[in-house]
Amino acid sequence: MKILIVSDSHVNNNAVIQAVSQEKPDMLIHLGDIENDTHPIEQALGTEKPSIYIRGNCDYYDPELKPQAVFNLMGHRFFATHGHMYSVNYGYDRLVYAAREKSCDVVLFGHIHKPVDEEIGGVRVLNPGSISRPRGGSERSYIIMELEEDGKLGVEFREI
Ligand SMILES: [Mn+2]
Repeated sequence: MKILIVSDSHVNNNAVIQAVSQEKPDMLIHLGDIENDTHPIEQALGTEKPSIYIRGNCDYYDPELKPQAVFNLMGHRFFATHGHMYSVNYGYDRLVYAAREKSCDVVLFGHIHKPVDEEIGGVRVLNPGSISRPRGGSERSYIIMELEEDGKLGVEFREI
């Protein structure tokens, strides 16, 4: 299963749609700060494919966005959150603690606009970076996650 994970597109739906068209994923996870209508993205992805849109600190209007999400896929338990509620600019302790409280072994977050891939206290901590406004010398990036039946989890950062 191929999952496209993006974050912090900040109005720029075209960047997300470009990644969707490039990668043709089976599922899309957007970790927030969309600031735009998600329907054109859903159309590009294919409405039959699963997608999760998380609410960021800049997303005021869309009531369909989830504050956060916990879900199971191929033997892994995921916690997806924008991250601004967990002081992620000052470290990932609170984020990892929240993930462990929810029995998750993978946490996906955005907000800092920089790619992250770390293993902390048994939790895989992942941030795709921003697909439209990178910070800290990073590029406009996203994650392609390949999940296998046996639980193998591949993570690759790509740039658009
Ligand atoms: Mn943001």
